[in-house]
Amino acid sequence: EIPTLTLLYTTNRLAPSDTNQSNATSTYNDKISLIRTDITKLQTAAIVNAANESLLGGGGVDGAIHRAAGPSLLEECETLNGCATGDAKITAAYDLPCDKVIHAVGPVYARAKRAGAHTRLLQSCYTRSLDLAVEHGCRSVAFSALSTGVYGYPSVEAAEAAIGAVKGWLDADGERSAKIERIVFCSFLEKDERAYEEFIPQFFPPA
Ligand code: AR6
Repeated sequence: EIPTLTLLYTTNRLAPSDTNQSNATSTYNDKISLIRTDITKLQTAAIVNAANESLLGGGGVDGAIHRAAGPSLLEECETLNGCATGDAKITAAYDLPCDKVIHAVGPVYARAKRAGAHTRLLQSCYTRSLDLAVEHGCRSVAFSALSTGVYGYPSVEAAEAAIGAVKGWLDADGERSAKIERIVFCSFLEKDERAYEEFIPQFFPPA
C-alpha cells in the first residue's frame, strides 16, 4: 500500500502501539504527522532531502530521491552552486509525486559537535526548509530524518532537535505558520520512528 497524503489526513491519532507496522501513520494534532515509509512515495507539496554541500547527489535518501526524480533533478542541482551546512535550497520535483524538493544540508555530527554547533546547524535546516516552503507556496512538507544516517547524528538527539525546531518555528509567527497545513516527519528506520514517538507528544501534547 502506497501511503499518500490522503492517508495522512484520514488517519486520526493512532495509538503508538498501532504504528509498529511499517507505513503506519500517526496524526498528533491538526498539523503534525509521523510516518515510516520511503519519502519518495509521499505526495506532500514538498519533501526535504538530506543532501550534502555539493547538492550533487549521494547515497541514502539523497540517492533514492535522485533515482526517483530522474536526471533532470541533478541538472537543476548543478545550477545551484552548492549549499552551506545548516541551509537549504529548493528545486522542482520532476518525476516525484510531490511538487518541490527542498535540499537541506545537515551537519556531520562528530565534526559539528566538536565545534558545539550540531544542534544549531540541524535546527536551522528545519527552519530554513519551512521558510522556503512558505516562500514557494508549499502547504505540506515531509522531512526525512536529516543527518541521522551517513552523517551519524544519534536518532534521539536528532528527533528532539528537529521537533523542537519545528515547534519553535510554528510558535514564532502565527501568520507564517498558518501557511503550512501539515508537517510530516518521515522516518525510515524503527529507531528514528521510536525517537519521534517519544518527542512529538512532549512538544505537541494532545489537546
Ligand atoms: N525515505 C526516507 N528516509 C530514508 C530513505 C528513504 N528512501 N532512505 C534513507 N532514509 P542519510 P544524512 C533515512 O544517510 O545522514 C548522502 O550520501 C535514513 O534511515 O540519507 O543526512 C548525502 O548525499 C536516515 O534516517 O542522510 C550526504 O552526503 C535519514 O534518511 C549524506 O548522505 C538520513 O540518512 C547525508 O547524510
